[in-house]
Amino acid sequence: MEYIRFEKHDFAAVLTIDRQQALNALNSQVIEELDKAIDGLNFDEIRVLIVTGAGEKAFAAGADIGEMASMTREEARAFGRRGNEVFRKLETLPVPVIAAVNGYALGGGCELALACDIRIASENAVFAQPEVSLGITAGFGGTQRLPRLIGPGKAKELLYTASRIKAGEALSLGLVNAVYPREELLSQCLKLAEKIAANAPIAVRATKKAINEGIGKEMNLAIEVEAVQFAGCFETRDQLNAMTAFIEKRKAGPFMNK
Ligand code: DAK
Repeated sequence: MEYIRFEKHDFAAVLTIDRQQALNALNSQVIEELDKAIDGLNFDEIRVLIVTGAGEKAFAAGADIGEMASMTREEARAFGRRGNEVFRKLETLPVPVIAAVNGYALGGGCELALACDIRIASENAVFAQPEVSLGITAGFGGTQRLPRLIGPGKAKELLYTASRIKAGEALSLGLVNAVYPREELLSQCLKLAEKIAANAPIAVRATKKAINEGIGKEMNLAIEVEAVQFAGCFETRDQLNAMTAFIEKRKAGPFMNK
């Protein structure tokens, strides 16, 4: 792959978008390579995925403006659909995904972070949905995921004004979960991944599924989504071992993903 790097750290994997000459802007090739890289992940080994950008300036400075500039409506529809398919794949991966936002997360870059489960930012991170300043709407889910995450009022303000916000404001809006100095970002994300990976993988995956599938549903139906995932954890070796350990006053784990 030309633009995606893969690294494995114990139970976590890191996918890095590396197109630094364009501040990791998402062109069609990056989107296709991201898709292939996701398809190549082995979830028997990986319990958490981290997505980040290469270099010190950008997570991803948006969809590639040079590529979009001359698109017809038909081409734009295909580009948007393809990006959305890949982002949705990321969002619905069986394991949690952490965005390590190491700089500019603009437009499609912000939307990539929004498709992840958790966003951790470096102090130099900058977020925006500047599409209306380029004569278009957000196209990789921004008008849908941003209001769901931070509420429609603030999301509309960001989407209508194209304003940039810094990491501290993103934190206060709930757009990111934590902010760290740039040099600590990846190690803090790996620490968080390790904490997640120390829990029963089947239960963590079921929790992600319950949240993702239940969140748009009416509460009576949403509770049913949880009930299915909850029941599915029983009779697994990890559930039996962990509950037996509690009863016998022992520490649970290590979990086997069985
Ligand atoms: N696309 C292409 N190239 C980009 C880029 C981008 N989004 N962002 C930066 N680059 C390139 C620059 O052109 C420059 O290339 P060279 O001139 O060196 O060849 C290189 O990266 C370094 O950038 P700068 O020289 O500009 O660096 P600065 O530090 O001065 O400025 C900046 C950094 C991030 C403030 C600035 O580069 C900037 O404003 N970039 C554009 C940010 C932006 O507006 N992003 C949002 C793009 S819109 C849809 C699907 C998707 C979308 C919408 C619709 N459907 C099909 C419906 C998504 C839209 C977007 O993401």
